[in-house]
Amino acid sequence: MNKGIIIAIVAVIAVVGAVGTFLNLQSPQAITPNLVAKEFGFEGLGYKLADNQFKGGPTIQAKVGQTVRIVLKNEGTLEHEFMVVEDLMAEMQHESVFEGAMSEATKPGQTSTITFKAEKPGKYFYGCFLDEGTKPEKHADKGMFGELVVED
Ligand SMILES: [Cu+2]
Repeated sequence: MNKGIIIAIVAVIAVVGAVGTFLNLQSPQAITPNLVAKEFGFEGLGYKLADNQFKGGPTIQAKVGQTVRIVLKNEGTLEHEFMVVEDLMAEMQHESVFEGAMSEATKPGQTSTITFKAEKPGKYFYGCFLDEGTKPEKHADKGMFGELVVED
């Protein structure tokens, strides 16, 4: 092998490495918050439902383009879900803001994993919009929701 070819190979490896590093810097690491669903709220990220309060959820922070992987464990006695919506009050059609940002109805003792990409900056809500045991109100109406903040 002559020197020219070796230099060309080294140059190609250097360029591929640099592009790979650049792309890596461009797409932030996935975040993987673990949440626990209970009546009526979510625990996780250091947030605990106060014994006498039983509502709420932690704020989930993500960056635009970041993959968010939620592991939701249901430690309650009713079925629960996790879904990201634009507006808590306007949640009618049972559709999530981001593709895949919705779990199955998760039975007590079971765990669901939800993976989605935070594609647009903004302030969103996540919550459980099931109504088992609370009809006609939804679990979110009982306080089972939190905020998802997607930063630019
Ligand atoms: Cu629920």
